[in-house]
Amino acid sequence: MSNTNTIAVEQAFDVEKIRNDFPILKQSVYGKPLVYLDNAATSQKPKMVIDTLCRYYTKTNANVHRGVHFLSEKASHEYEETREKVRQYINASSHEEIIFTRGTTEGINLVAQTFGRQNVREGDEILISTMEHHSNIVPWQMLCSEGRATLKIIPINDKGEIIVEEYERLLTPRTTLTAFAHVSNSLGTVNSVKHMIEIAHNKNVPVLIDGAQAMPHYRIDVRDLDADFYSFSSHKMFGPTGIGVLYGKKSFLESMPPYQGGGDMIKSVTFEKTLYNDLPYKFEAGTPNIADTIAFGAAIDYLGALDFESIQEYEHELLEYATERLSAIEGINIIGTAEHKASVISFTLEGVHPHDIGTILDREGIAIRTGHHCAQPVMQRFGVPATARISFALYNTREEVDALVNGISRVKEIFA
Ligand code: C6P
Repeated sequence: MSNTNTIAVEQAFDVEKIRNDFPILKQSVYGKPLVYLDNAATSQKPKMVIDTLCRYYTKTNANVHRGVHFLSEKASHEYEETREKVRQYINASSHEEIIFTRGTTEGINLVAQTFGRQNVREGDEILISTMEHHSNIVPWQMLCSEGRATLKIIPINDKGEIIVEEYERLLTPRTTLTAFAHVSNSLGTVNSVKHMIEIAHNKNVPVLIDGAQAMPHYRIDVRDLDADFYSFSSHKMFGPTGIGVLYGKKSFLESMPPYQGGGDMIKSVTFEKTLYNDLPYKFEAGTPNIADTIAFGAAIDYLGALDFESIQEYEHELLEYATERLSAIEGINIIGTAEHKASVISFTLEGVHPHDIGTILDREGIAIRTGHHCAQPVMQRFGVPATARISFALYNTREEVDALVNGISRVKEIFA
């Protein structure tokens, strides 16, 4: 991108204004300004989310769907308001399709343990890809081992892209479900999910999308994608931890058995028989994470007010800038060079273990993630035990990329 374009993008998208919304970014670590480049692990929270949490516990705290008193009604109203905000935000057709979970992981486990157990028979297949996070591998392995079904794996090429012809070939009449990431957390690859969903549907195979890494960067329209299930976490979208969403098409959710039993998921209980509640409550047993759900609503408000087109341009420009600067450093090898990438760069540095890179950068005030990123099969595919990973959010800047590059020079000096 030329300098003129870069300036135009930066003017349209006021990163300093955005940074002001995130109080944590103002602090220093080891006497250095914090450079937070671990957003794929969890993003930071804007003040309006933090304030909502504080306000909830100061003014509202009560259990939901249970009390007739003022506070309980208020809490229930705000809790359900978030469901409606999420519904609108992802363009689901009904609030019944929005199931609150603890996060992406729980959403995937829910589908594996309900839809999966109900539909997978001996000899059936579940199809996932090589680039999946453990959350989208292990629940299917558990299911397959119970029902003696087989887990099939879509290969990826050397750039870290799904080989779509192989995907198509691996979808067979035995495939009960296919599940893959929208955006890879370890490679940054953005999969062509709409196209892949269409291919699966042409073969009558339902699709679950792991949307954990896509939600902070894109405006997702589940109806446009035609996803059958789409699972994501609030904490990667500038909301609190411990709350997430499983979107599911009503036709699927209605026929699935409950996930857990307990309060709120029933209409009536006798020792002889229990009648389950309607959607979405059938899948929400027990007192939910009320405060974080309501604060997640504030995060949705925050995201909803942003201009995603300029965010995407800005983040893309930052990714290109960082890729260019990192590639110029001798000894750096970037893992994951897909045509379509989101804000993740995984790399190795010759002669230095990724953990050492992370530790030295930390002393410079720079937070990155090192290790296998809960995607060990990806590490095996690329023949590395671990990588260093930087991941951007909309509040990161070119100056922070420069600080990272200086930090890596420091790592090289120490290991020279
Ligand atoms: N990845 C990372 O540093 P939970 O933990 O349920 O909110 O999200 C799990 C998950 C599922 N799928 C993908 C693609 C993910 O990236 C993650 C979380 C973090 O990459 C923590 S391991």
